[in-house]
Amino acid sequence: MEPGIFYLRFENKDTESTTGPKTETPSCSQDEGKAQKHRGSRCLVLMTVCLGLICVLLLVYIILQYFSITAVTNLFKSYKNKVEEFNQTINSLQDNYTDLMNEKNQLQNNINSLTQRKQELETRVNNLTAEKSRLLESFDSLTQKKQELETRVNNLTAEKSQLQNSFNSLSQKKLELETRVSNLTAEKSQLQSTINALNQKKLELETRVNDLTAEKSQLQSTINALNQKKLELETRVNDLTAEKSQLQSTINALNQKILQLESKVTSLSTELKQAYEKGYRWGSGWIFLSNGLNSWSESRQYCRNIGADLVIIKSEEKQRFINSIVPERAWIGLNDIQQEGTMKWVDNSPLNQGFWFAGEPNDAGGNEDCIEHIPYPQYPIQTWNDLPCSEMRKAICEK
Ligand code: MMA
Ligand code: CA
Repeated sequence: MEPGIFYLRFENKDTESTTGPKTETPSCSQDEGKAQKHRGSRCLVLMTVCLGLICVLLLVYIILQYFSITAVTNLFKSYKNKVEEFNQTINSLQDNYTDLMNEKNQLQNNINSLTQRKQELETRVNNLTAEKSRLLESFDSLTQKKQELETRVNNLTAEKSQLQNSFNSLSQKKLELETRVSNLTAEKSQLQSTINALNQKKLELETRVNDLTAEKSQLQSTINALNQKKLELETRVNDLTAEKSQLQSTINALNQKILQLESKVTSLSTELKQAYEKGYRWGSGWIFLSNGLNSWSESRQYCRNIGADLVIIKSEEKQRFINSIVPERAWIGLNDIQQEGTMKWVDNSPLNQGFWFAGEPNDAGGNEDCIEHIPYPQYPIQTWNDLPCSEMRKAICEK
């Protein structure tokens, strides 16, 4: 017995099977049957036999096939179980595949970041390489410097030994100086006291300087004012010098005038002497009449020039005496020049008692301000008349 060929195909969880036998059959044609009529029945018998044989074979085959199918069914069941196991395995593998893909993505990301990091590190390495070159150069120069410094250290070590010696001597010196400092400290205290006193003195002097500075400013102002005054005085001196020249000229002229006046005084003295000779005693004084004719003012000046003035009459006794000694018209010391109608004597005293002629004073023509004596034999007391001051009369002087 030979089993058929089985085909199995698996797609995911689906399962499909196909079975079928393969046999070979002998070929037979009707055209041959017609052509061989003589052998037809023989062939038919043969064919029946063959057909029966085939049926037998087919029956055998079906039986065999039944067992085979049973076996195949069992096998199929076992295969199906196997397939389910495979499917489970596939599912688990599928899950593993997903996990692995995720892990792969993570690894890919890690690779990318590592690549980035690698580039940065390469850049860093390049920079460090360049820095290393620089550091090597620096190292060389520092090595050179180090050698120089070693030499310097050696020199400094020697110098240090010398300095140590100096330090020792300086320590000795320091002790001496400390002693000296103690002494100087005491001296400094005394000096500090002196300085404090001097500072106090300095403050006083500064105050004094400030006062003197203020005084100096005032003096400077005074000097400026005095300079200004000096300039003014110099101008004034110049003016006065010029004025002095003019005054000198005036003095010369006045000296000339003095000479003339002295001459006049001499003549007036002569006149006074003559007046005295013909004057009259009145109490302790003199009353006399001038020779020449003058206005009231000129007549008064005549009297003053000889140390007298126009006569003042304040009593009837004196009025009668005047009338007895002056037989002609003459000025007396009375007028109302300052205010019309208000008579005043030459000593500025007011008129209290007048000895007026009848109808006088009449201020005839509105221009009669000076008073004259007019003697009338029949009127020995009332002799006064007001008259224009410019009229020419003798003067009755009293000294
Ligand atoms: C008259 C009389 C006076 C006047 C004189 C002026 C002589 O007297 O009128 O009052 O003053 O004239 O000469
Ligand atoms: Ca008159």
